[in-house]
Amino acid sequence: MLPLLVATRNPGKLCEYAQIFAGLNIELRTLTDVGIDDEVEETGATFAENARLKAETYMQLSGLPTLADDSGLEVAALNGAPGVYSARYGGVTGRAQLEYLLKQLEDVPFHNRVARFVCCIALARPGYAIEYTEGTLSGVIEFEPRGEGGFGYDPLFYVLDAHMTLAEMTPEQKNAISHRAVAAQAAREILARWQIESGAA
Ligand code: ITT
Repeated sequence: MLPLLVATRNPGKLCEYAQIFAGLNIELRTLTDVGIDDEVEETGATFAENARLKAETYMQLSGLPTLADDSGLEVAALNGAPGVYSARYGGVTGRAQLEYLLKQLEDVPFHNRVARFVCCIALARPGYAIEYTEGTLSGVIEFEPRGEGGFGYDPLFYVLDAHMTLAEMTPEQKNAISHRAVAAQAAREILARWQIESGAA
């Protein structure tokens, strides 16, 4: 079994990864499992930089192959904001963050409210160069929140093909199309190769 540290404190994310990596001969460990309390500050200017900072630091601390991701929302009319600042946009969290985003887009018509979610995954293992994958999901920012599922900006993120917001989807529906799922599928390919290279296949 190839051990893999998944560097997140978000239990929802861990579940998503466990589902996508099912069938690989890989044993997922969390930061809690390996006793790491240190927080890595996300000081990078890009999602890839933040993912790398986390993957590299936690790999060094644990000595284990490590997966870390960074994700966020980019709104075209706001020049890509909130981007890497998605978690602390407007200095507020939770529902207030949705209000803040709506305020920024107050006079912007539907056709100019295009946005995308981006997820970048960095995979680090001792002695090798870091490998990256990326996934995106396109949508439109709604005029008011709809749906109770998901987290973060999901109630405002309308997916044109699905005719609903991400928060109106079941977890299965969201996981079939999400930026994180696309990046994780690509990561699965890399992990399958690592497994063979390490003789754990
Ligand atoms: P960790 O850093 O512990 O992994 P996190 O929840 O902070 O967990 P990210 O840094 O990857 O996750 O995401 C930053 C923010 O981007 C997050 O707080 C949300 O506001 C937003 N976001 C990311 N993915 C999202 C999704 O699938 N749906 C809604 N919002 C999302």
